Amino acid sequence: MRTQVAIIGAGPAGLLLSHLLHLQGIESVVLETRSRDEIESTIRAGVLEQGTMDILNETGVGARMRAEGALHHGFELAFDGRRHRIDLTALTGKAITVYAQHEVIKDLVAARTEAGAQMLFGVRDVAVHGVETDKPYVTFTQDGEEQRIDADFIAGCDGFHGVTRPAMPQEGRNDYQRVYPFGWFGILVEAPPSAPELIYARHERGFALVSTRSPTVQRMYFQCDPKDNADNWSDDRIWAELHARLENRDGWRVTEGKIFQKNIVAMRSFVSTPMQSGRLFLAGDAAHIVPPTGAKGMNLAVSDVRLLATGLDAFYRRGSSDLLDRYTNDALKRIWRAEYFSWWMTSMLHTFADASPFQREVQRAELENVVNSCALSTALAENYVGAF
Ligand code: RFL
Ligand code: PHB
Repeated sequence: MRTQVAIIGAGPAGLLLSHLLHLQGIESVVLETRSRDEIESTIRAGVLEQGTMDILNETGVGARMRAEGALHHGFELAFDGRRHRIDLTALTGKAITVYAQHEVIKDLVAARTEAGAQMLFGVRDVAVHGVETDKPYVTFTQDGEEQRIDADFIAGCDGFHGVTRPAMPQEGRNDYQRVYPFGWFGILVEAPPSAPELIYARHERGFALVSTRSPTVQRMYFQCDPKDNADNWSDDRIWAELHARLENRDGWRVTEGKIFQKNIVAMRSFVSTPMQSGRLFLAGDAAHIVPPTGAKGMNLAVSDVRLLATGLDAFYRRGSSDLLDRYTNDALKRIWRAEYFSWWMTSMLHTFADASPFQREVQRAELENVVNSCALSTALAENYVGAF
């Protein structure tokens, strides 16, 4: 088999890249280890920045997001029993949409299928070869048979646990990492929304987040021990914890409902550079991870592939590799800003077991500053919507 760009991984990065390349007249094949059903049902991100909404709309895959996603013009920061609204639109002129990542995946898979794309699901033993030559190729097995795809380029869009980052030459690699001493316990609940906008709460017992998925399904998270087991938490215990962390002086309470999914995710910040070697380019979680507090991961995957698609377009249309050569440098500017913001939100809102009484007071003072200073609220809002 031969194609122009072999894309490894059918997450938001891989599927959007394939879609963008198709619109530019560039052929690709997408290889994915999981089944189509699995990628279309795995629960992950929920918040799409303005730039992500724009690119989905501009490239014809935004109709369901516009119809079923919820446009939010603000969110709340809750601490010390009070809730404070950050008015995203008043502060930045922009908004966010709450629309589940697996719905974006469904929309992209549908568009690629309609365009007759080659997407191979359930592949095994994916390996990349010859990336330092201009004839790279990928080998894999499907239904027990070994296969090979020859390509001009390989895009590593296979997430944090994929095979492409480890295949990068080790010499000259720089990995930056911070692992947080807590995780997020996430639940999906059958209930109406508890509040019209997302609530990020800091409490002595730990962080909590009230998000949404639809008028009938809600998404909530609370800070937990990353080594804990979701089975240790009965529904009653989960609600008691959420009520305790979200308690406030105006008597507002989170609305309970039937919990139909529970899981624990670890939290880390991670950047691996360079994001390219020869004909292999990494995009999205394959190259970097942010803790979910800033809601940036999928949005970064989208901005990476936007750059990569532009670079590949310049290569095929004008024979120029300038943009491809600059890909790592250009992508890292945005990535480090998102790393900073996600770290900041995480540090400001979570409880650190080893924090001294001094550090705890300073953390509260920081939140007070953010909600009372127009400059700091604006900085928070600009970062959250991805204003620059
Ligand atoms: P993905 O989504 O991990 O997709 C990688 C795909 O590659 C496949 N794969 C392979 N395929 C072929 N061969 C191999 N050897 C392979 N190895 C792996 C995998 O099966 C998978 O299908 O990476 P991508 O495309 O870079 O997208 C990144 C996003 O998924 C991620 O950053 C976000 O989910 C992060 N995130 C959030 N991002 C936001 O922008 N807004 C949010 O509100 C938000 N909330 C979240 C989040 C992530 C969370 N978790 C679960 C960590 C909330 C949570 C709880
Ligand atoms: C979600 O709805 O899954 C979500 C929302 C905001 C975040 C992270 C996750 O910061």
